[in-house]
Amino acid sequence: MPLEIVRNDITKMTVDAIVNAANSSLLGGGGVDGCIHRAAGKGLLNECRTLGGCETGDAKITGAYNLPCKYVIHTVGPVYKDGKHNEEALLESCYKTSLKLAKENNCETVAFPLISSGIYGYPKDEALKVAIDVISDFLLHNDMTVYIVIFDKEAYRISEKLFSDISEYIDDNYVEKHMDYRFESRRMAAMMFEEERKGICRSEMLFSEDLLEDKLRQIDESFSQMLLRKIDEKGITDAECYKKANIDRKLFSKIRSDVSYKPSKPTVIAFAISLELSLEETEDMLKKAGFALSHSNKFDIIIEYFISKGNYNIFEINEALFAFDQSLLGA
Ligand code: AR6
Repeated sequence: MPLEIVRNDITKMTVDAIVNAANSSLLGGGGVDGCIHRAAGKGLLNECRTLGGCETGDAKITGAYNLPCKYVIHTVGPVYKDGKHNEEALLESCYKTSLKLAKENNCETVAFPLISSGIYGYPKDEALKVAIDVISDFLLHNDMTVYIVIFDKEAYRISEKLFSDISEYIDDNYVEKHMDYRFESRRMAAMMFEEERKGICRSEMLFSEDLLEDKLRQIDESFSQMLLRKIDEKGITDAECYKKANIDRKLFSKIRSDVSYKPSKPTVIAFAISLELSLEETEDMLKKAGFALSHSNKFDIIIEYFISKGNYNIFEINEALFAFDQSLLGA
């Protein structure tokens, strides 16, 4: 998964580089900075002493000493005052310069804490949005696996409005309290069948022979054939599709070359999101892989919430899934 949100202590991450939310002296401090220096040992401080500090928004790289990663990238986030002191641009710059340094040092996996969101006071939901926006933009043009590491889940918040909208949607839909939309589509299908039986001619039922042949061919299609057909129909490139799906390029190649590839449910949904499929089309694609959406689990209801709102931003969906303790989309 190119961008993943995980709950962990960043010093335990076995990645190529971890990012430190440092201060401009680079000589250690509290929060994640303190944890990293303690876990890395004295060698890290000695190397940091040679760096001559670091400007806010900039980043510097060192070795990792006793940590399980290869490098530590030290970046200095802005102290949050009121949001009107260039805080956002400076925070964006932290992510951009850190990612640039990681790339220059051939890192394939990088883990970030939520920079500035602790002692420096940046509101956590806004700090998370900046992180996701900059990292997802970077991943459109670069192959890397980036983790956003959340330490204290209790303090993790998506925006209040989104959280309460989704909670309300879950309350309204959980365990078939209301009519299931699949029940509704079955009812519609039965109605149309009845009309057809009575000889009522509906224009959308007048399939030409070609169209009928197409439909019959699609019945035998595998998941990967269906996916490739949909990519063609949408007129997007493979890369646009797997990047918007938060799917790793190598995995996509595997799916492309293996006609009988069996994807997991989050992978299917990730593609449905990247192809901006309707709920009904999403159901069709899930069915191809042997899955379905249900109103008896939160994951499905959250997916349904985003699709019905026409919000196909996979990273926002993952933020919400993470907030509700669900598995994330992508692979
Ligand atoms: N792993 C992952 N995340 C962590 C960890 C950890 N071990 N520990 C804390 N966090 P902060 P800042 C989270 O205060 O706001 C230092 O003194 C924490 O929950 O570490 O950029 C520096 O020297 C929060 O969400 O960094 C600077 O003076 C996030 O990491 C100043 O603090 C960042 O919190 C920098 O403040």
